[in-house]
Amino acid sequence: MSRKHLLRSERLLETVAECPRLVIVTHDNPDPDAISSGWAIATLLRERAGRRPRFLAGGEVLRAENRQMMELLDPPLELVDSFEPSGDTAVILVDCGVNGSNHLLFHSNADIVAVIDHHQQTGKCATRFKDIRPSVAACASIATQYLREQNIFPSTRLATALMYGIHTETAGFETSHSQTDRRALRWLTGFANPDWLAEIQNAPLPREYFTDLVLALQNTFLYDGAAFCLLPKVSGPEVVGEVADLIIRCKDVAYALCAGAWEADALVSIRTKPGTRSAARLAAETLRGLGHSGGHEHRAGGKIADLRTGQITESLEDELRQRWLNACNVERTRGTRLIAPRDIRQIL
Ligand SMILES: [Mn+2]
Repeated sequence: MSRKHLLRSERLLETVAECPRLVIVTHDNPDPDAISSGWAIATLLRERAGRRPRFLAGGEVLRAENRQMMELLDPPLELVDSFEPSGDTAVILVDCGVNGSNHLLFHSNADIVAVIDHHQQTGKCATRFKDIRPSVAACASIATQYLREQNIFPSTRLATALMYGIHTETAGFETSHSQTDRRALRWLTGFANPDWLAEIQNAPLPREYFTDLVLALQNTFLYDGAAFCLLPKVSGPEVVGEVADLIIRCKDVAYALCAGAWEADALVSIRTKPGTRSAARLAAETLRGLGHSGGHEHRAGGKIADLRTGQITESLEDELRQRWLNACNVERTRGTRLIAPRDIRQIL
């Protein structure tokens, strides 16, 4: 039988069969999709090839829900500061691409033998095995398909993680469920624990979270359909994205930008409603020459590194606001508050 007719999971197993040492790497600050996909691939390699690869990522897991997932489901993920693979180590990249700067192997000449991903790829990818499907909403759905192909029944913990991975990846209108995603969800339902899923989604939040939220809502201004929110300080870097997620749900908002100072950087998150504009493009236009940006159709982010004063000065705030309004084609320069202080005072 020609190699072409093998199932994807069989081709992956065949590709890595001769590699003396294997490591799975996913993107930095791994999200539920990254964590669950890498875990599923590790399970596949253990069950069908007797391998026990390490599963690594850089950065941290920050969102309360995702930390709850780590605690409750205990995935075999190791968070490390850096990783120098030895000469005989072959790497499987999951939920990120070879040319991405968001993983431990950026700028390394590691031997990447396989890539399993669903992001649009930038540049060439010449690995021996690649399964890159941007039309699939979650990498977890691709990894689930491998388990199904190999008749590996996932543990309750792994199945719950995969379901949560798919769930988070399709939140916020970013992508819609493809056939592969729907099939994966149906199959996983038979193994996952819905109570655990609920426990993850309702993770306890620290009080600082609510302080950040109140400040954010008070500092949000609307300029027609464009919302602008600036947070002089946040209790954690994840807050900026969470606030943007919340503001974009407002009926009157088509585009939302939230910026916040974290350590010496200004973090920026941008969201757009479906059928409007590309968040990635708005981020690029707003941050051009000021910092880096990247993202997707409806979710994007960026960073202005090393603020000289350690905070977002008034002039930087003005600059950001003006660039944002220009990018959104809004002519209005005076905003209205999302919540009028007068209304609050009347109630309290
Ligand atoms: Mn993903």
